Parts: sequence; structure tokens; C-alpha cells
Amino acid sequence: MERRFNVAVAGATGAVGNMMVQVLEERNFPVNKLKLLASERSEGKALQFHGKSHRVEVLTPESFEDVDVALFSAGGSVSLEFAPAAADSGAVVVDNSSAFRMDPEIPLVVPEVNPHHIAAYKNRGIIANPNCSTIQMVVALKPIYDAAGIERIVVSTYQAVSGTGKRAIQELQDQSIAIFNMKEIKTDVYPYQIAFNCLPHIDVFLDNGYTKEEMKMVNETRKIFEDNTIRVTATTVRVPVFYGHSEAVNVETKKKISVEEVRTLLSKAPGVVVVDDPENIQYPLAIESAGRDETFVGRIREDESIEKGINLWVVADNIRKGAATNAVQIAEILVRDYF
Ligand code: NAP
Ligand code: 3JM
Repeated sequence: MERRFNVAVAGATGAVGNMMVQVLEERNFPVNKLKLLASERSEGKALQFHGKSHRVEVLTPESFEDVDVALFSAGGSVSLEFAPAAADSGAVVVDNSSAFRMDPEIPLVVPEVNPHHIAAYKNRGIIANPNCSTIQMVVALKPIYDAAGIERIVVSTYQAVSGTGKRAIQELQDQSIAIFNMKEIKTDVYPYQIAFNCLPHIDVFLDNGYTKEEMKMVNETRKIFEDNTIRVTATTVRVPVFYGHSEAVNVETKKKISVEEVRTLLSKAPGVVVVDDPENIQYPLAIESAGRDETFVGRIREDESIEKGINLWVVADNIRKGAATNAVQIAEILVRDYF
């Protein structure tokens, strides 16, 4: 009989956690017992899994006795506090927060790019899931990296509000309705109105003038490719889109690579769908990525301003491939190859 595993989802009532439960069900992850964990605010709530109602419990350090795999998406401070306790109880943690991503002992994994790094879960019992914007970019760049090497990446993002969580989804909805009804607009989650606006500000500002989200893209990309020589610069922007992050990616390669070669490589790459037919007005769209697990790539062009440059438009569902699906894919490899 197939082995089944006890799985915990910490942050199960959130935008990402909820999707983790859905993705575990969709992909038929071999779950024995499912444990749903959140804060006291969610006590008494229940979620459906394979047609059965599962009650949400309050997360405590004792929640992980008996748990084989713990998927965390309850924020960095919750991960810092509870993930080591979960690992000490014998669970392997797949953590969605930024808390452990740059720890040299902790693997940072995108299954299409560096699945072999999962083996290092043995160091601390924790595997980190990268930031949503990093995940979709490295999925699209992996074939180019392997074929031509990468010298430098210049990326600008157009990120959906769902990346901030369930309260931000509500805020965009409420502000949009208020505008159409000529009512006063309330801002709570974001510092400024997000409806019909763009905010060049994701996560906190750092001393170098970049945001933490921008530096996540720089540092995580280098760690995933195991290549600190890649130069990366990012501008991350919140846009009034519900689901699906879009990115304009400019990549300077080490060797010359043609647009045709890039298109051929990407059309064979795991997890990638090329949507690139300007004649028929076909290119990736955030609203079409929503609900899908693939990374969509289009607008593939030569950067005519430099010798060896390519421009891409890269789109994925930030809650699925950017978070929940990537975490469940990691867990699938973990239990298949290491348990
Ligand atoms: P969200 O919709 O606001 O949900 C937050 C979840 O965390 C809820 O289930 C909440 O429970 C729970 N939680 C908060 N504080 C807690 C506490 N003290 N103890 C136990 N549970 C607590 O946020 P989200 O969008 O799902 O994101 C959650 C986290 O996932 C983020 O903070 C981030 O670290 C990570 N994330 C990662 C990516 C990625 O790119 N990989 C993308 C998005 C998010 P209640 O409902 O009870 O409040
Ligand atoms: C995406 O610690 C927190 O409050 C969570 C902040 C957060 C993160 C993060 O830094 O873990 C919100 C949304 C992320 C992320 O994926 O990096």
C-alpha cells in the first residue's frame, strides 16, 4: 500500500494556506491526517478537504507531534517562532516566509530549477520556499541559464494584491466599489490607494533605498542558481490586480542566444507555457494565469541595445506557483525521494 503522511498547514485560513489545502487535494498528495493550524481568531472555523470538514486548531509548539510534513504560511515571525519546534518534533517544514530563505544551512527550492537542494533538509529539518516573484522568474530563466549563462538581470514586477494576503484582496475590492459609488476611500493595508493606482513599494524599505521585496529577488535568484556572479537589479510594484504577478525581465547572457533558440528552449521547459504570437495578439495575461500552475512567457524579443540581451514578459499565479503549488511540489519530492 502507498505510504501516507500526516500533514500540517500552519496559516491554513490565509490566502496561501487555504490554497495549500486545495492543492494538496487536487494533486492527491498522500495525506493520512491533515492538521489545520491558525491563530485564536480562527478557532472554531473549519475547512473542507476531500469532502470532509476539518476544524482549525490554534497553532502551538506542541501542534507537530506526529506530523511528517508541515507547510508554513503564517508570516515570518510565526515561522521563526514555531518552525524550529516543528522540526524538533520530527516534522520536515516547508516554509513560505522569508525567515529562513537566506540561511546557508537551509535549502531554497524551486523544483524545476534546483530539486537536488532538497537533500539539505537534513541540516535543520526546514526547506524554504522562495518569494513568489523569484519563483516565476527563475522557472523562466533556468533554460536560458543552462544554454547561455546569465551575466545580468534587470526586472520590473507588476504584483497582484493577493500577494499581501486576504485583507489586501478585500481592500482592492472595497476601494473599487467605493470609487464607483463616489464614497470615501479607506486605506488600511497599503499606505496609499491601490485601486486604479500603482505603488512602487512592496515590503519594507531598506537602508540602500531598495525594498526588501526587491532584495529578495536579487539574493534568492543567486542562491537558487548557486551563482553569486549573476548581477540582478529589481523594481517591484504593486498593481490593482487580484491574482497573477507579471514581470518584465531583461536578461543579458554570457553567450549570444537567439530569440528562436529561447522560444524553442522555453517551449520544452518544465512548468513553462510559451504564449507569444504578436500577429494574433497573444501574450501572457495575469487574469489568464489565475488558477493555473504553469509560468507563462511571451513578448520574447532581442534587446537591441546590447550585444547579448533578451526581453521576456513572465506571468504566473502568485498564490499557486508563487506559493502553494511550489510548496506542495517540494513536499511531493521530499516524500517520494527522501522518506
Ligand atoms: P493572510 O491571508 O493574511 O493569512 C495569514 C495566515 O497566517 C492566516 O491563516 C492567519 O490566521 C495565520 N496567522 C497569522 N498570525 C498567526 C499566529 N500568530 N499564529 C498562528 N497563525 C497565524 O496571508 P497570506 O497571503 O496567506 O500569507 C501568509 C504568509 O505566507 C506571508 O506572511 C508570507 O510569509 C508567506 N507568503 C509567501 C509567499 C511566497 O511568495 N512564497 C507569498 C505570499 C505569502 P488567522 O486567520 O487566524 O488570522
Ligand atoms: C510575502 O512576516 C510577514 O509579515 C510576512 C511578510 C510577507 C512575506 C515574507 O517576507 O515572508 C508577505 C508576503 C512574503 C514573502 O514571500 O517573502
